[in-house]
Amino acid sequence: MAEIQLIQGDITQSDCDAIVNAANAIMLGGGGVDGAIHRAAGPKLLEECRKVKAIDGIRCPAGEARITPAGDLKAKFVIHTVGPRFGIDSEPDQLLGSAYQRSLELALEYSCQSIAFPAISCGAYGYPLDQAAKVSIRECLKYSSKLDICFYLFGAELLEIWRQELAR
Ligand code: AR6
Repeated sequence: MAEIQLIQGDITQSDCDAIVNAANAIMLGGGGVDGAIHRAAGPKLLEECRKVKAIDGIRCPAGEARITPAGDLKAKFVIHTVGPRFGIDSEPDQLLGSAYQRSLELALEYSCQSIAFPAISCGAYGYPLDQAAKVSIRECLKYSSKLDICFYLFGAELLEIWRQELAR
């Protein structure tokens, strides 16, 4: 049985085929993990993001995902997804689940064998951590026989919350 791996650390160091970016809808960089990924990937990633079709400036609505090459990262691809802003977007669990699902589908479509996720929406977008862990693990378990999935969790608290959810 495939496993979901939990790692405490920086996702930019991952050598998975695809790393997932918790982006915003404009998809041209930002703070948090988005900023870290763009810094580590270099300007090529921003160039690739600019090529993604935008409608009224929106490249990726919440709950969807887009794929680009990964610039200078070890990964082959960056999958940019946008989680819900907790307390602002309606049906946040559904949107968060969809962000994971669309990312996993894209990874399979591009023949990736491994994918690394951060804790989408758990920083600037303010999602309750235990609720985010539940949604993310539930969606990832549906794909864990097809893909090696790992989470890069920033800090001991996040790691422990994901660990407990995975052990359920
Ligand atoms: N590796 C792994 N996780 C990280 C890293 C890293 N290098 N850096 C931060 N985290 P956030 P969101 C964790 O705010 O809530 C951006 O500005 C962080 O501790 O990055 O989805 C975008 O452009 C937290 O647990 O993403 C959007 O505007 C988790 O990654 C907005 O923030 C997600 O925090 C998206 O907000």
